[in-house]
Amino acid sequence: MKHIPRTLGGLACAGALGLALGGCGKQAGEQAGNEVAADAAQASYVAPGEKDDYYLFYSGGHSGQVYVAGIPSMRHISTIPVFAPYPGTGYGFDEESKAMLGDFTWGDVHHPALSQTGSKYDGRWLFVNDNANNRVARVDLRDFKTKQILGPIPNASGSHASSFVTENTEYLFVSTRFSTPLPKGRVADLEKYADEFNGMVTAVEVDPESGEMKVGFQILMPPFDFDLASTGKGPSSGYVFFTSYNTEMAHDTLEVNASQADRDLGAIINWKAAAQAVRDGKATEMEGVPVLDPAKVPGIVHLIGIAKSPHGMDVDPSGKWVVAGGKLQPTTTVINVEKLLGAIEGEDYEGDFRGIPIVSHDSVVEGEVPVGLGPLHTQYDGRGNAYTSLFIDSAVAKWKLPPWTDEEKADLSKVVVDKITVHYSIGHLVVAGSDTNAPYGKWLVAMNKLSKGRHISVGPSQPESSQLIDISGEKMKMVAEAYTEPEPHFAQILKVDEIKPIEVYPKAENTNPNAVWDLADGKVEREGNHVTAKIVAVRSRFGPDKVEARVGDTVTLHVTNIEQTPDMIHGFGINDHNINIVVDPGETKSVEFVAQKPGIYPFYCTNFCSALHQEMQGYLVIREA
Ligand code: CUK
Ligand code: CUA
Repeated sequence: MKHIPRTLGGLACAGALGLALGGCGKQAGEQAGNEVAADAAQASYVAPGEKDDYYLFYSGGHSGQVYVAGIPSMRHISTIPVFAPYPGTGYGFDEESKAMLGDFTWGDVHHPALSQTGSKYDGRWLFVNDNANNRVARVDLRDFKTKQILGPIPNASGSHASSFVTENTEYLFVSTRFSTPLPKGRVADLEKYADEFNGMVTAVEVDPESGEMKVGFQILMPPFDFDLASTGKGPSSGYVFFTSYNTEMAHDTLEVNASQADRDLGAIINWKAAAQAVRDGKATEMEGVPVLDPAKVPGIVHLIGIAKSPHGMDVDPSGKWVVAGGKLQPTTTVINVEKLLGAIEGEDYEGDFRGIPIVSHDSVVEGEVPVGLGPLHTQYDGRGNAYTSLFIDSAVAKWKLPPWTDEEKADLSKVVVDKITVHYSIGHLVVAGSDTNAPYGKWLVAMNKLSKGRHISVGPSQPESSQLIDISGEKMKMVAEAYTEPEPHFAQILKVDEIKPIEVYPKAENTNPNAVWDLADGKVEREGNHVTAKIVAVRSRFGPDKVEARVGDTVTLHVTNIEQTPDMIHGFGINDHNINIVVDPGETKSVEFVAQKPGIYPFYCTNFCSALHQEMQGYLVIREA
């Protein structure tokens, strides 16, 4: 990369003024470019030893994980394994995390959601969905670890529209993207899709103290392929908004058949009314879950026409505007919440779908903003601006939210104030704090889907890229580009000083009955054909460092890392056994297996911990039965 000291370059040109005009002009252009590059480099530069200002939590798509990067450096700083094993932290190898993963070793994470209190991030939890297996998970931000996986959620297929939290994290809303015959397991003719298939919206209840999730209730939905959602706040408090992309109810060649109608239908769900209806006994049980049928319980679901084949549906920080992006229409539909609630109240309908009222489009839509081609998702800076990702244009459009002047209303292209090209083909974008009522507003990250040729070549599987854009000024400024793990969808940005993660698990909190804290207490015991070892791990030994068993024995190992020093992690890997647990300071982890083959199998610490790390080893001795 070329690097010109900025002030010197400026002086050189000023001095040459009027002398070598042509040369100076060229130099000036080049120099301006260099200045932009230098500014950008400085804006994202985090010097060695310095730290970032924000966390970027981004979903890893079908890698099943969540990744953490720092902003503005965009450095990848952590992987939080959620739906797939991750040997780096031993996730999916010890008994507890194995049990959480259950039968699955992958997931498809699309939308992370930080927990909120009063429509602000409260720094407690991060929720994510698994579109592939209808699950949702909770990551604790105290230690950045996955604490619960809920699911597969009954009566659901493809939890794409999740996780979206309500303003005080009362519920996570989860909608199935795919409709199927219900109850699940029932087989119906695909030709009868429109009559036999259904979608489902699930309200997952979150315990306010522990964060423990459970399926609360469900709402039966038309088979429209409900895609994305966003929860209300302020005037839209108590509502959740969904888009759908298959109002045509096509069951094959969706590419063509689900793109016929001029408009698709979004859904507006009054979740407070729905929760009340469940309490009033208006739900019917299906697979143990109370299910509401909106055709029979009026006032819970309303539909509304929105731009063709919509994708995202995003509520602004004030809660007054809901914006739907129409993938196949170069506009976003801006819904006026006040008018919407008025129309619902006054039953200003333009029809219904099987008993679910369709709110009059023209009464509640404030306008359709011509943002550009392929609008997907919209984010907000809290200063009255919206930012929409344009997949086909491969750009971000910045535009002004209402209220609009009469002149603007007459030509809404006037409210589109800036555009910036991204490389290439952006999917999601995230503005720091956009889904709260007080966005931080400084940074926008564009997560690009097809980042063709943005990195040095590593073969046919081209690395993804994300770009950091400064949105603090009038014009958006491209600042940095970074590799992001596959495959990023949505993300959340949290200010670093809003959380204080722990550095060790305090000994006093370890209630594991199998923990041992003194080398003298480490032991191996046999009961019948069950061998149990309680092992201490401390720099730089395992105590005991010999475990004896016979072929056919069940062997249970409980390893406690008794360190209380930050970053003193010990691993425990056994040769030839596919066992690799990693124990953080103050933690106890367990693993169980059946001794299969006689032999002497070394075990060793996998995590470099001291100058004598290499010596931190022992033997598993398996004798003939
Ligand atoms: S989806 Cu990926 S670009 Cu799953 Cu949120 Cu829109
Ligand atoms: Cu303990 Cu390396």
